[in-house]
Amino acid sequence: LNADMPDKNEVLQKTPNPATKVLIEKITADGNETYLDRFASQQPQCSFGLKGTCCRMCQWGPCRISEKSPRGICGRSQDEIVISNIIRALVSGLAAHGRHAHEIIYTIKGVAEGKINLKLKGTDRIIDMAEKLGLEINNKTLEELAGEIADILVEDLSRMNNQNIRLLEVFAPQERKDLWSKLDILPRSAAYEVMEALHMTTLGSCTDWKAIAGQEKRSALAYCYSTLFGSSLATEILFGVPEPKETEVNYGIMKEDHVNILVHGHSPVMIEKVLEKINLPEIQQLAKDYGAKGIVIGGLCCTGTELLARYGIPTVTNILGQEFAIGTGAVDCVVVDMQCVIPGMKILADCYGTKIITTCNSNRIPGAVHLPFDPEKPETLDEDAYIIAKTAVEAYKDRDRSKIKIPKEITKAYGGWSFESIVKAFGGIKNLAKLLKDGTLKGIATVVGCNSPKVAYESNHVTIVKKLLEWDVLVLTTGCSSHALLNAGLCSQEASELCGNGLKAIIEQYNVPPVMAVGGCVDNTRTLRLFMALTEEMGIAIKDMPFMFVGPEPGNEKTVGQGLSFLMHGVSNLVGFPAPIPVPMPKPVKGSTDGEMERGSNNIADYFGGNGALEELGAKIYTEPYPELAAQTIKMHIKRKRNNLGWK
Ligand code: MSK
Repeated sequence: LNADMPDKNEVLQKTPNPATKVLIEKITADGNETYLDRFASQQPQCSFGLKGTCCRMCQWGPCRISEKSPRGICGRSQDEIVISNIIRALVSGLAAHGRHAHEIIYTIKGVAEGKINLKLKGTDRIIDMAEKLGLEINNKTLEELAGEIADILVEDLSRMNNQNIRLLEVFAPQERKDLWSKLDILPRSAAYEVMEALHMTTLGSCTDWKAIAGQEKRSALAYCYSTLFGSSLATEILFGVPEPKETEVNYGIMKEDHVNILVHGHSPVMIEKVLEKINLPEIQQLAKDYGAKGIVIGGLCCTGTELLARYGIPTVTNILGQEFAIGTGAVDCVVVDMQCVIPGMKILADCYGTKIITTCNSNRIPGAVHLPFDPEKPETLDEDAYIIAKTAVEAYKDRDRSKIKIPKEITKAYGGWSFESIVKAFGGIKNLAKLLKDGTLKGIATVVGCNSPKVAYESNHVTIVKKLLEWDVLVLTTGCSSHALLNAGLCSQEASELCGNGLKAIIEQYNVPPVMAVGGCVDNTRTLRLFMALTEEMGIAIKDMPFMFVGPEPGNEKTVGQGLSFLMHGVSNLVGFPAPIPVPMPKPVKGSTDGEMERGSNNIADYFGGNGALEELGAKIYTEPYPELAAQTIKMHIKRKRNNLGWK
């Protein structure tokens, strides 16, 4: 694996966005480093770490599993160590989304109680959720209803007794609820399952890899229903359900003669207030007083996709592009909230004189201006947001004008797709089901997740999706993948020329792009809801439908839960390269003299990538690092599902 790792030259050749190439060359010429240089200096990476066979769950080790030493000091086997490492990554991701959900839900509570100066914009979602949760609606204000919903969402995050997550009860298909109940993997809450997963994997606890795999599945369901559904629906209650809108994206949206402010992270609460302050005439005038012609706001990572979805604010780039954005030398300030803010960004920000403002106590950065938002201490929210807006604009006067180079690329995009707006755009769920069944659309893939330094930046995302479009597979996307696809022009009707005849006809008739950007990482729930609605409409289980989850460039611990959330529902995964699981290598057949080989195996790989998960859940994980082959695998999977259904 190490020998295949891309170096900077390979990234320059293969990365799909011309703007990226310009910036990598510029930053290198400026004598500064990015993740590409640090990745090179980390090679070769530890083979035990890559395979997940290093155990650091106590202080006797670290222990490394090999043929020579097949057990750790305590006696743990490879299977126990590998599955424990994976579940620990999963619950770290669960904790991150849980903290995100916590901030949004407590903001709703604060607004409902009149303590936070924001308005609840998601009237439709409040009523919808109140009805789904069986709340008494009559004679209550929207604020009262929102407060009651928030209390239920908090309970779903924190419940300790043996009762089910309410959102799971409300949204999950009955077929799955019956299955999860039979498998005894129904979760209690995010907090309980994180606690139990860490408990089961600490020194001297569970040594049955199958029981830990069971907790993995339980935690994945808690991840899906308490933190993803919790965050996504709560954000819709707070800021409204997005509607599709046209916008422009890519590095070229920044302007040399404007104040350029980038917003970064995942939870869009503080930035909502900051935007309000930036729009004040006095802040706009301040920018002009410093000689700027105006103020540009650009989005990074999932705060970026949230703002694109709701306000059409242009996005710039994703987790591994954040350093490239700073390298333009044109960014005056980055306002960050939580998660996916890499330390390298601040290092580079210091090189280019970019001011960093942090707004979440979980995401402190030394040397940054820190003005945190805490929904339970909201007294200074307006004041702090004003200071942030003013500080960001003032940074323009200190910009080093000798180091600016903004790539010219600006790309059209049509984003802001919610579950409801997708259904509406296709003329109702019945009609979308018909298009799927008659073969106009061959399948639906959700292509999501981070970037990885282990592939040429963004190349897996874009290569795979271009192939899928050619084969009439509709793509839904979130998070960092969506930045790659937005910048590649695939989230626009103009990408029609890359599509097969079926998708082309759909773009023309329904005025939708072939790749629909459905929001931030937590909004994968919108895709899951679409899958569930289609299967309900057609009376077919999700596991039998031509759907697939695709994570071409997995990176963050949060992506483990994304893939497993879909797997638990019966949607197979295609991931871009192996998770930290030893790849079962073929072995010589014992006693054979003519070089005969037999299939290698290990329990964890066999379960998730083989018959174990397939028999139990109706889905499995495929791993394919080469994007053309990955696309073929997805095509074959979709074809197989269609054949089984008797669809052409
Ligand atoms: S931002 S979790 S790197 S998708 Fe949501 Fe991107 Fe992955 Fe963060």
